[in-house]
Amino acid sequence: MIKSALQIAREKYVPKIPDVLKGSVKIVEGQKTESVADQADISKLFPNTYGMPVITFEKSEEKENLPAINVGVILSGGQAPGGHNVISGLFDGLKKINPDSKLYGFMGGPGGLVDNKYMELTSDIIDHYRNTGGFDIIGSGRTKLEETSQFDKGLENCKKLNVKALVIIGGDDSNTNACVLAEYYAQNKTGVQVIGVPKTIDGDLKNKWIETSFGFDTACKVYSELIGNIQRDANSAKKYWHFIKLMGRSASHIALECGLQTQPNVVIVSEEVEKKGQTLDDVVGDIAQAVVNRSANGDDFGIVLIPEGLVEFIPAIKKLIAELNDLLAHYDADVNKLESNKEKREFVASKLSPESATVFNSLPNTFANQLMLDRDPHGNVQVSMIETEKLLIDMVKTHLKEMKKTGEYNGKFKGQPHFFGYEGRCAAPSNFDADYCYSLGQTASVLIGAGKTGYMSSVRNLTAPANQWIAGGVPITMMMNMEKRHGHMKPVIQKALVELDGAPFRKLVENRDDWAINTKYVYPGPIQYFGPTEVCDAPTKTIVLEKLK
Ligand code: FBP
Repeated sequence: MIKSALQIAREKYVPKIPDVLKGSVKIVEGQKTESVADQADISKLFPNTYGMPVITFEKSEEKENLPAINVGVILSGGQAPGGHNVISGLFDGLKKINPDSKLYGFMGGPGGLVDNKYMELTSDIIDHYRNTGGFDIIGSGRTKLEETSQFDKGLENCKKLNVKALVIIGGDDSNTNACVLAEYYAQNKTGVQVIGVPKTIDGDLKNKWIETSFGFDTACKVYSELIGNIQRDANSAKKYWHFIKLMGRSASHIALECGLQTQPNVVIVSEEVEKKGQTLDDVVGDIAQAVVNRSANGDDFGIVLIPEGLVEFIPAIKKLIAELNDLLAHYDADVNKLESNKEKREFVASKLSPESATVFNSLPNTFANQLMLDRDPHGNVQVSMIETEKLLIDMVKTHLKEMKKTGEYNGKFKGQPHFFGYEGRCAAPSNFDADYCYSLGQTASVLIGAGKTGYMSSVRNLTAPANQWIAGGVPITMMMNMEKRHGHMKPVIQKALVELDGAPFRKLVENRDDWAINTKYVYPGPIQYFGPTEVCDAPTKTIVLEKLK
């Protein structure tokens, strides 16, 4: 492995952890818990793992003397900075339990468990990946674990390796699967525990007990650096409007956090668009108005941040997508038989409701074709493939042409599209993510040592210095509700969307009129790994504002 100088220096970084994880740990159990909604359904579906108490750790004077245990780890879904540190924290934690414990990595995501593709993770391997970005130590994948045949195969493979616990590092969908697996293994008295770890740059796996998912901090800092650079370019050349789409499949947390870090002219928040019932034309009209206002001040340049999932929050398009999801699942073979996109569009339009067919037929060809692309294994539209940034530039241009005719606008508009997603997902984790992830991994090892299953590793109090962080476990069933997926009601972890009465969004609202017209750009610069703590260890603005409320 060829290593950069930074990587060599970062290997030596010792993550900061909560004091409680530094010695022997005692498990403290709280009250019985309930799911966030649909308690009757969820308790019936998870008779063995429902209602378990929240766990917090306390220091113990007793020396731990636990038997060696073999554990399997899986990285699931999209990459997020810090995954390697979860694994190294887990590894070190298991060795602390007993030096003869072993860690196996199932390769290429959950599919590795089913297909028995694994490698033993030893210290000489782990040491090369400490504090590095990426999931390449064992790879990731999006195979959905939901069939009992997959669970049984996974169990067979665990038995072969004498694996007694699985750690699934994933987002809301993967942790939902982890919970179903935990319940199945508990119900069948297999003796295999399952622990989840909250991962996703999208930041939408959070609640009272999970203050943030890992990777959000680093990804937002990388995107904010890039946005800041573009802002400086825009403010130097003064000739382009940059339309920057930011990852975050559904929730707009990334766009909001980057907006707060960089203070661009326009930040679209999908959740607000939905609440206001805006159409695509309304969104375009708002952006065009910002262009017109700045132009009147002589500023024919600006920055617009667009959340990746925007189109799914525009009510008419949301309805269209929901119909397309069902329709494409049902007529999969018929659609794939058709050769041209034109034929596919006509076929699909003929099966839609009249309202959705009207919306579908009014969309530009490229955009409509992108909406028909394959869904991911969880049934989600692959929004990273939909070029909303280009669509909006075209529509704003057309809108401005009309405004020129009426004399409302007399400026120059040149749009530059950007999409930031993959640039941030494998960045070297910030100190925050390096510390948080390592602590999450160690926490998972303690939960395993305590014989727990169906829990998510939880590290809280994250705006305090790391030694004061609170570690423990939260029953995954507690985060669940029932939602319609592929036409059926399913138990799933409730996604945390941007709260419109929450402090981060309110902060944007307080400032956005000023930022829209005036040039108040902030240039955050690159993540710093060495230096003063206020520069290197600061958490996101989102988490700081949320904790203040
Ligand atoms: P997870 O929810 O699995 O963490 O993935 C999030 C994400 O990065 C989204 O922001 C993005 O829409 C999606 O993954 C892209 O997926 P892929 O890597 O399959 O292109």
